[in-house]
Amino acid sequence: MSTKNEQLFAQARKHIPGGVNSPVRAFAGVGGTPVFMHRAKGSKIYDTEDNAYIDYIGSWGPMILGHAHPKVIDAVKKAADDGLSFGTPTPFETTVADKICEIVPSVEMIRMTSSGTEATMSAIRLARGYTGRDKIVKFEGCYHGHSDSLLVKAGSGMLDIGEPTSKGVPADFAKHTITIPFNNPDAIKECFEKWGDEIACVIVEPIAGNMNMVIPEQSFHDTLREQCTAHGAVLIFDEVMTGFRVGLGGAQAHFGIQPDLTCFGKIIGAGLPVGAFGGKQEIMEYIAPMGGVYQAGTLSGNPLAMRAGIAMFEDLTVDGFYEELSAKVDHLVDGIQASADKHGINLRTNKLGGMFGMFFVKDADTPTPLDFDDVTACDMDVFNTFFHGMLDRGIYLAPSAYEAGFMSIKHSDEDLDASVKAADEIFAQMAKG
Ligand code: KE4
Repeated sequence: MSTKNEQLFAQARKHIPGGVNSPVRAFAGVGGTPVFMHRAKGSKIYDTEDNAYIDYIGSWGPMILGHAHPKVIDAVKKAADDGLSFGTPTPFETTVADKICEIVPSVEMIRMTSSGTEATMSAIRLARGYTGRDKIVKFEGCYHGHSDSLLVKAGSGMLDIGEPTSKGVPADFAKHTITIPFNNPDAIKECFEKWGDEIACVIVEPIAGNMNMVIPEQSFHDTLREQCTAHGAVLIFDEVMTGFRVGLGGAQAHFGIQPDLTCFGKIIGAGLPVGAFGGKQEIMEYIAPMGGVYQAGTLSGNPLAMRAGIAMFEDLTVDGFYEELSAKVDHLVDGIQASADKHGINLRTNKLGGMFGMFFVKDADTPTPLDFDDVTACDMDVFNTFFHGMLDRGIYLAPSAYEAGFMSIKHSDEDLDASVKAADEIFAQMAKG
């Protein structure tokens, strides 16, 4: 007899491609049937039979304050009472723009969008318009949303033209995107030696979160900044995931790097549809209506999203917030790592601020992954066993070995201890073989 989720999934697949509105939700990477959720509160998310799960996805990052935070919900309710969308300027957009520019020094001006994809797509068009160049550089394993220029993998001959990773992206389009290895300073130098003054921009996840969590070396970022400056290329930090997640100032504060443009999303809307791109005023002034780079959006700066973001920033900027958040990550990740070590499970972990990654490497002497090839060499079967074991025990992790984990300030010691205990049970079973 099919389960409730199987019934819901079958119904969803009738009129929604794959039964989901975003592919990762379909559990394709881990197998099994996705769990349909219908409400969430604090650290917990509840399926349609009201089974509770301790949630480490948090809508892929936005729910840093926990689900349904009273202050955010109240702000959204008040905003809704005042009307849902005006298509006019509102003071709320200005407040959010002012707040982000105050917190992130490299951002002098910022434009709101309705998704991270729009933010990165717009930033790339802006870099091309500002430099008059066509080529862009991205990194293997980094994801920046689904705009055509960015659905491109390294073509044959790493440094030559890119090849589409998706049907529907014209080869003529993909050829302008160069994809090189992440966390590899030499690859950056070689790329600029070959294409230097043809490169409009380099876009990078400054800490990768779409090949699980991979933290690059400082030299990677130093080389990137130096080469972009030397060749007049725009350095774009895609902080859609890391912005206000790994720390209040994001990954750029952690590495002490000033990008020329930064893309945001997820957290700044507190769970409502928001993205943004911003940076040097000299570049941002190329954006319409000031300059010739067109960019627009009916719901950009939506009042509900802006007023949710304003409420959310009030809590994020309280002294000690990120120390408390990262202490929760330490509690969870250090506990799971200790359990893996105890049972002889080859687990490697990364963590910074409210974000973490877990990798099941194949050998005891294999180090923590440093790039996409290292991640693809991990044992995905062990990950899938771990994922389902945790799900069966009421712990909801990302349904893919290529995704990171996200903590909220509402995760309690009880949640964290229960999560470590669940992992320990699974590792004990794995160790028995
Ligand atoms: P959205 O268009 O999904 O709002 O943002 C795209 C995006 C851009 N840049 C980075 C660094 C991102 O991580 C994302 C989206 N992240 C995925 C999680 N891996 C969203 C989840 C999904 O696609 O359903």
